[in-house]
Amino acid sequence: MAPLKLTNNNLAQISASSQGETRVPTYQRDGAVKEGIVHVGVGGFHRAHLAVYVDQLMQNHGVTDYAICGVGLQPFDAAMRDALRSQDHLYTVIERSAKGSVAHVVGSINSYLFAPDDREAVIAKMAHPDTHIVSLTITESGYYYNENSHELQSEHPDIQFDLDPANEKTPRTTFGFLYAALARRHQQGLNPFTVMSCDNMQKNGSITRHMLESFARLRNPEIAKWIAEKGAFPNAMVDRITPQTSPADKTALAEIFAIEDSWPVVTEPFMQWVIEDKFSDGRPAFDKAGVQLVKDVHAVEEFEKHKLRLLNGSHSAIGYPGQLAGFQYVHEVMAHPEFNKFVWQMMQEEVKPLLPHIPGVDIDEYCKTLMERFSNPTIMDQLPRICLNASGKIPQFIMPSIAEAIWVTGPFRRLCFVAAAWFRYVNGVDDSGQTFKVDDPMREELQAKARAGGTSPSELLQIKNLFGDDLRSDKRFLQEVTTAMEDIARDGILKTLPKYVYN
Ligand code: CS2
Repeated sequence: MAPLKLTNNNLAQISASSQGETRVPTYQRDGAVKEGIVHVGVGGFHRAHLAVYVDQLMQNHGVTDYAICGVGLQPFDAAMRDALRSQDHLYTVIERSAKGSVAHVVGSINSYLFAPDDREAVIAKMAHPDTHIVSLTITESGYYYNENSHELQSEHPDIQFDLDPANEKTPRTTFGFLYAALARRHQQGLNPFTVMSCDNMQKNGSITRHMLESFARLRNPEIAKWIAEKGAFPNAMVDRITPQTSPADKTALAEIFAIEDSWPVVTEPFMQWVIEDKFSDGRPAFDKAGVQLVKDVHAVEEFEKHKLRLLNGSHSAIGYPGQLAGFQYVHEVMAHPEFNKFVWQMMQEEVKPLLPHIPGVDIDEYCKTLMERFSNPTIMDQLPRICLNASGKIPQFIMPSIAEAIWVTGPFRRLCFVAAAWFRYVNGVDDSGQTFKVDDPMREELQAKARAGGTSPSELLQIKNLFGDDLRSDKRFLQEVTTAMEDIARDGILKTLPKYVYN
């Protein structure tokens, strides 16, 4: 049968006529609910994660005051605005595993504001008394965080623009919007909303707090003091593998589920969210939807560390060497026996010994689950997605394990191989001589250093924003990386890999 366009009016018919397993929202939306969450950065991950948890609260637990108003700040967000507006802000989450696919229409995003259309509307929305939480998935670069000094990049032209009081009604950065809205709430005698970072960074909440307070101090110390005293910035570990949507995903949705959706999301069945239970203006009962609310900030940090070092670190181990070897998807790399062993042995022998024990978490089970998730052939997770913006990832996912292994003289050969593979990757040429796109804000600098260094890491390691002195000055590390870079340059990834695995 012909697919039905995803709209409020078609929901009942979509549910009745779909061939596959389809769930649709039956809760009230639009004017019947309050938008308690304003979310900045509506991409695939937000739509597969926070919006799904909120959808469950609305569908199964009668929550009506925490629907989401999505916000886009970047010019490219116009595409999301148009997609969502054309279908009453509904979209489909397609969960895929070996057991099959489930299509789940999500209705928790109730409206969408595109800041370049009307910046004042975004500030007013955040300042509205119904808003209790402003959540963020703005990627590392959205935080204007200097990795080296751990301070706000206050000299950045965007931050400078937003710090000018003349621009308070037309900010460009997330901090400009948050500040302007919080200043209004302060004036109106409201609580500050909770700023809830859902970005995949260690100490995401603490960094958000530090950046916003620094910004506010430069604008108005009184507001900064109020935010410091009354604000809440929970730290969180977020997890759900969410590939980029492909045209084939849209076609499959139309053919199997008879749904015409201009921008569905494909994801895995697994999802996890561990968040510090610290909110300044109330929160919904997130725990009813399976969120792990944790009182102790250290516990959250430990979950974050496990996830970033094991899941994202392994993704790096799959991504850079995998792309050099000519693979396209994560599951293809995992199906290669030597790569499969490499990932497992790196987790078990090099990363696991550095991680804290978390009560109630069986780390070996966690690693096994990761191997299964990475091997899921149905989600078609793209290596270029994993390799995107590596300069914001490797320093978080791989280098801290190396630095700690140096400290305790632990094993780190495989981690060094991954670093070496990235150093080779930045040149944008794979082992068979094919060129590929290196998508990284630091691409030019990385490529210049890689060219100057050849098969030595010394030039790249001079980039102070990315690498600490502990790495630059460690002979054992330099030796391992140099050997790996020479081997990869001479023999390619697949011939070098066996040196790093045992049977
Ligand atoms: C990936 C993550 O982009 C990446 O580097 O490792 O997007 C990963 O899929 C998510 O963190 C999973 O929660």
